[in-house]
Amino acid sequence: MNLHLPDDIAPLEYIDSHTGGEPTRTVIAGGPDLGSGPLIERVEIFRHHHDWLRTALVTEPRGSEVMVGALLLPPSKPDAIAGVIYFDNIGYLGMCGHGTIGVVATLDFLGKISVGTYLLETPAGDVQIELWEDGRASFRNVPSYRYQTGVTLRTKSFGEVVGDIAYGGNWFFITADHRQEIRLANLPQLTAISQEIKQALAAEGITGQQGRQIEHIQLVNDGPFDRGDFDSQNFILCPGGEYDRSPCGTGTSARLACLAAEGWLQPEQTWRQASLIGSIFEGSYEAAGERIIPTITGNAYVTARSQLLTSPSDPYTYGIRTSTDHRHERPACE
Ligand code: PYC
Repeated sequence: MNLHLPDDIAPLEYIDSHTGGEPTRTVIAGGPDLGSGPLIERVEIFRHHHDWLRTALVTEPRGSEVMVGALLLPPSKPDAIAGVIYFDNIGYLGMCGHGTIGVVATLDFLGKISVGTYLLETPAGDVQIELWEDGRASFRNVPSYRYQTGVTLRTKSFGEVVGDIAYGGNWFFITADHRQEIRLANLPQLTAISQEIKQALAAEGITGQQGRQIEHIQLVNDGPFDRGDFDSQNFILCPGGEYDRSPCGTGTSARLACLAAEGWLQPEQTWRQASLIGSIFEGSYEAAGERIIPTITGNAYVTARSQLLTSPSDPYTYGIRTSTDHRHERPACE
């Protein structure tokens, strides 16, 4: 096996984890030097000069549409434990909730943190992470808000769908008006309606604030349920085309913002959000003027420790880039 890496790159090591079933691949050593500026600048250096690393790590054949990558970096602020850039099979994410919980589990596994709170820098803003005695992890997210409510979309095969547009570190269209059963056996229908919602948003030119593309679709069902351990179940279509196996940290944050705006959830009240596969995040919020500051708690487990091997004779050594890859278009911020 030939180990062929660009000259300035030391052997690149990563740790895999999953958070409520959703994987995170965290680069812990050997990544490119992106300088010491704010994360919002470093993500642009990564995007324009080192995108091969993203595609090598998270697209097929090493990765898949469901994989989210996290590049750990030295922090730019003295009081932060690290900086992190999140990415997926089609580009860069400003923030990733399940990924952040995966990063906490990884830092714990490496012995870099112990029980307590730390500051983590992301392109979307600083988040406070916390490792609990029982192994759970929390993050206090960037300010989140409902941007628009009662937005009506005309889908091709599912009729009109009414929902909200909200920000929780990524942009979401959130709807309870989908008339679908949220269960794994119904995955094809849930994916189809979510894709049609996404197409309708694009066709009607509906965006988040400042024209930001709405890349995540969240279908919700608030019960009643046979199981008594959650308040709501969701289906999230992620930008890469797969559904989130976790309840989605930024999606749960955006949902909390909508519940707060409706007056259906009070500050500090606990909301238990289940995913399509039944994994659960607990969320609550602090009021912050027109916005909320969500805190999301979940469990992540480390599953593998690996080293990236590349070969000049392998045509897919830097991954398979698909036509939906739009790394140059997606700004990694609000
Ligand atoms: O947990 O925020 C999240 C997330 C975003 C995309 C996949 N998971």
